[in-house]
Amino acid sequence: MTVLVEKHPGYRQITLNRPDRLNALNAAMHGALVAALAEAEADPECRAILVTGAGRGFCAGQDLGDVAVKDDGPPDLKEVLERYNTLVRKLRGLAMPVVCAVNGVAAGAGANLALACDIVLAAKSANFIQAFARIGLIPDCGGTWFLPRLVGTARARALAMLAEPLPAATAAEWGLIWQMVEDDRLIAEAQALAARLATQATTALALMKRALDAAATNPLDRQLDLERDLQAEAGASPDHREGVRAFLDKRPPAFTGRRR
Ligand code: LHQ
Repeated sequence: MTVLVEKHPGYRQITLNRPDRLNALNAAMHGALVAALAEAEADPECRAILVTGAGRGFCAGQDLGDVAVKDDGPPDLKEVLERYNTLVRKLRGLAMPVVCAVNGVAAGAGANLALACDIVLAAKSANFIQAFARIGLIPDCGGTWFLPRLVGTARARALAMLAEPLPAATAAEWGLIWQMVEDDRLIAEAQALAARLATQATTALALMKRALDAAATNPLDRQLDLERDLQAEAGASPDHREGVRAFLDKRPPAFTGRRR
C-alpha cells in the first residue's frame, strides 16, 4: 500500500508509504492519495486530516524513476503535472483543515505538498529542499505561489534558485511552516492538533480556507465583500449558534461541524 489510512475519532491520518524511496510520488501513489482524501471528505465523521510520511523522509517529490527522460525530445511532463495540480486543488478545496507532520526531508514537490496543507509541523531534523533547480526544473505543485506568499520574494527566489536544504528551525522562523517540534514529539503533537481541530467549528474553518486563499489575489474591496458573504454562511451554521450560546452560558462549546 503506497498510502496508509488510519481512522481516529474525528480525523484520518494519511501516511505516505514508500519509505525506501523517501516516499517519492509515483502514479499509483498519486491515485491512492487523492482517493484517500476523497474518502475522508465523503465521511461525515471526518472533520480533519493529518498527512505524514513513513520512515526517515516525508516525501522526496516526484519519483524520478517514474518519468521518462527521452534522448530524442522533451519528456511529456504536462500529464504528470496535472496529477500534482489535482492534488493541490483537492487539499486546498477540502472543507476541513489539513495538518501536515513533516517527519524528515521534504524535497521538490514533496516540500510543496506540505505547503499546500493548512497547518504544517516539522520535526527538528526535517528540512525543506526546493530541489527542482538541481534537475533543470522550476518549483511546481504550487511552489511558485506558496513560497513568495509565505516567506517573501527575496527568500522565495533564493530557495528556488539555490535549492539548498532549509532546516525546520529556519522554516519556522521564516514563517514557511507553523512550528518545529522535537523529533520524538512530532506525531503526538500533530495527532493532538488534528484531534483538536476535529472538535472545532468545521464550517467556519472550511470557509476560512476559502477566504485566505482568495485574499492572496483579491483587492481589499473584493475581499471585504467575500468576508461578508462567507460570514453569512458561517453565521447560518449550527456551530455559530452553539458558540454564542456556550459563551453566554460560560461553558465550553460542543461543536458538531454540521453545515445546517
Ligand atoms: C528517490 C527519490 C526520487 C526516486 C530519493 N525519486 N527515488 C514534477 C513533474 C515531472 C517531473 C519531475 O518532477 C516533478 C516534481 C518534482 O518533485 S521534481 C523534484 C524531484 N525530487 C528530487 O529531485 C529529489 C531527489 N532526491 C534527493 O535529492 C535526495 O534523495 C534527498 C535530498 C531528498 C535525500 O537525500 P538522502 O537523505 O541522501 O537520501 P538518498 O538520496 O540516499 O535517497 C534514499 C533512496 O531514495 C535512494 O535510493 P537507493 O536505492 O540508493 O537507496 C534514492 O535514489 C531514493 N530517492 N528521492 N525523487
